[in-house]
Amino acid sequence: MTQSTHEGTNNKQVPTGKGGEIHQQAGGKNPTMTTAQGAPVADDQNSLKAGARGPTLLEDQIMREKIFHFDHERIPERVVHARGYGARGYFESYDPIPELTKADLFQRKGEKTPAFVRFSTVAGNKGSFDLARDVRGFAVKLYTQEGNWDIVGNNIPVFFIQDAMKFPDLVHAVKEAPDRAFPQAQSAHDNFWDFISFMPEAMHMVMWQMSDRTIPRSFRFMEGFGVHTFRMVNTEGQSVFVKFHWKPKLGMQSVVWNEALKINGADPDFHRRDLWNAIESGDFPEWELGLQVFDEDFAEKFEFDVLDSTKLIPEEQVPIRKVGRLVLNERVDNFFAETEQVAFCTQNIVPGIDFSNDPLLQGRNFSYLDTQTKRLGGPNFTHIPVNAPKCPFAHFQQDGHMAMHNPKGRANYEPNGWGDNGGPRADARKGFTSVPVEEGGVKQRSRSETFADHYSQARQFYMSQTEVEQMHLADALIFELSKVETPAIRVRMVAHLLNVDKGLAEKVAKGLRIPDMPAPAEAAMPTRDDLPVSDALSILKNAPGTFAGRKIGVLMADGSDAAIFNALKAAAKKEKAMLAVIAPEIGGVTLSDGSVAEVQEKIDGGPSVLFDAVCLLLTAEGAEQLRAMPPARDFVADAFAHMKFIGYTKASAPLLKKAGVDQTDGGCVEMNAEADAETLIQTCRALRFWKRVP
Ligand code: HDD
Repeated sequence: MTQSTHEGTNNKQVPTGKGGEIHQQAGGKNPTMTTAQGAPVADDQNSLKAGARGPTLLEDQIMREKIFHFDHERIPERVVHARGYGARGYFESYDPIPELTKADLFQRKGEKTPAFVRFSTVAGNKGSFDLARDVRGFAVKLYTQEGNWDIVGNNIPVFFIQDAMKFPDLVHAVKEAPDRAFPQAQSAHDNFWDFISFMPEAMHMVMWQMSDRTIPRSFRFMEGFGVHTFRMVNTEGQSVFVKFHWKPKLGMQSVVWNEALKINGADPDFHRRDLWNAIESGDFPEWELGLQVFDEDFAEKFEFDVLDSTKLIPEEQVPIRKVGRLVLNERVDNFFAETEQVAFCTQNIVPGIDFSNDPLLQGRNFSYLDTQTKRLGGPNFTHIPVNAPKCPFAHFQQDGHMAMHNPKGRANYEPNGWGDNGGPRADARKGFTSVPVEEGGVKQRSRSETFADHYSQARQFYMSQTEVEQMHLADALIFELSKVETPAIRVRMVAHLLNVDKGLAEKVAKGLRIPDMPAPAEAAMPTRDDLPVSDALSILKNAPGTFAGRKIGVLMADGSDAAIFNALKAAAKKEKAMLAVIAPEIGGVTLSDGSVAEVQEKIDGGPSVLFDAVCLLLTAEGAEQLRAMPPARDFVADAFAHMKFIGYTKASAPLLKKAGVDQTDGGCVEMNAEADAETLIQTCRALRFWKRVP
């Protein structure tokens, strides 16, 4: 029998052969280096040779072991979501819901359940850049007292396809083409749009994908969704349907596309660095868990099929009930041990939670277990600390590659007659039972007719956006389709857009210079025009009204005003925002009072795209010095073009002018005195000055 309590998520302990005892890895600051077998090493720099200039000897067991292990360091990267970043934390229940579910983590107010979260992009390889226009994975592992529950979600509540059978095609189409192995980490290419142009069911997701949701400012500022309809069941056996939502405490925020392109060059690790730094500085990212709960009656009446993952239920129709919060408060000790080896599986549910018949979910339940076996090398990946439950577990699974928990005693089967020594027994009362739904039907390969409306919610999403957001969406489509080399694909996409919104289709057609408008794509059902606007679908309509968690970049040079700088630091701190100094040199700037301010970025490495707002705190000499530097001009020009709030001293005018900002506007705050620091930070609460949009 394998029985254990979890050893913790760090990897400091390694097992030895004898009876599964655990020996500590050598501790202390500088322990004697050993081989993997524990033999002390005298020289780690020089291989064993026959004479100082002679051949290296095969006998050198220490060199061979070192190189052998290095040769085997890599494991296959995830077939999708390869680039990701994880952190530890906890879920805290603050509104127990025993009437809805018997899931243990929801029973007691204030109880904390350990969690591991991994965010990711989908299409790019492990070494790709963070600001790809892409869906973000939002995978949560909850180590409950009745087993691990994985909510393997995205930052978008719908998906491209309705049936898991199409997933390999979708992923092949979006990833780099097999012959040329490019483009990397992007959907702006022929194969992706060719595929999509034959998949009307993808149109709703395409609206989300082309919206600013796919260029989030950071993981901390995005929503998460379980996507599918799941079930919850209580101790009485009563069951309801549920959809899971993660709502970021700091509100949503995205960058603009031109900014994203530049961030990828300036800091390809922008998102992972942001998460690392936030946790490091004690500013723990937080989300609330919201539930949309509904019953069979609602499911029957709802305009769309709740089993169709290309549809959502507007929050206005089924309001969200917040039941707890997710806090990420610990960085991993080792990226590979935890973030790379964490194995999320949609099949990991616990008593009180159950699946629905969503065909996408049903297929996923096979795929994740299967892929972990390949990726992590065998069936024992649950023995890796990050994947092991933190509650007691007991079963008769044994052996296999790298088995860490091995049976003790004789019993490894059931039923057995070994009484108290017979090991674990299934328990019908406590154990997982499926909701006893009656199912039946003719075996068939088909798509339900209730899945046939492909355009109505796409339209509802588009109509629910602000004017600025609609513009971004149209621009994104034009950008992506401009990268498509085959004109017929562009035309096919415009034909679909005609079924979403005529105005959108016309804008895109104009942007692509398509001379003749095609006929609308053939639709299984006409687009509904009566779905009400849903404000919850917009980022900008749900502005957080705070600059907390954001970062202001202050451009300075020797002589910058010390009093205003100190006031700005204090105002940012009060707002729980961050501040970075950018200057011509990294070693510091001498302020007006003779004090020296630390510099975080030299101007070449700290473009304004890395900050949410900027301030030009310059004297006339400083402005003159920076005016001559192209990166300083880009710093200002980009901040203005990206609709950022800009603080500036009067003396900065020559730099502003050189950067093409002849006229300041309502998004610019003049910094004459200490009090202006507070004004600037308060102004930044609006995050962007959208009125500047050309
Ligand atoms: Fe998936 C990884 C989310 C559909 C097959 N998926 C993966 C990850 C996330 C999602 C967040 C990364 C987990 C991590 O950080 O390790 N996937 C989704 C969502 C979907 C979805 C929200 C639709 C609602 N996925 C989906 C389908 C299939 C897969 C339909 C297969 C039929 N997904 C996989 C996979 C991956 C994966 C191949 C690759 C790495 C892994 O599982 O662990 O099995």
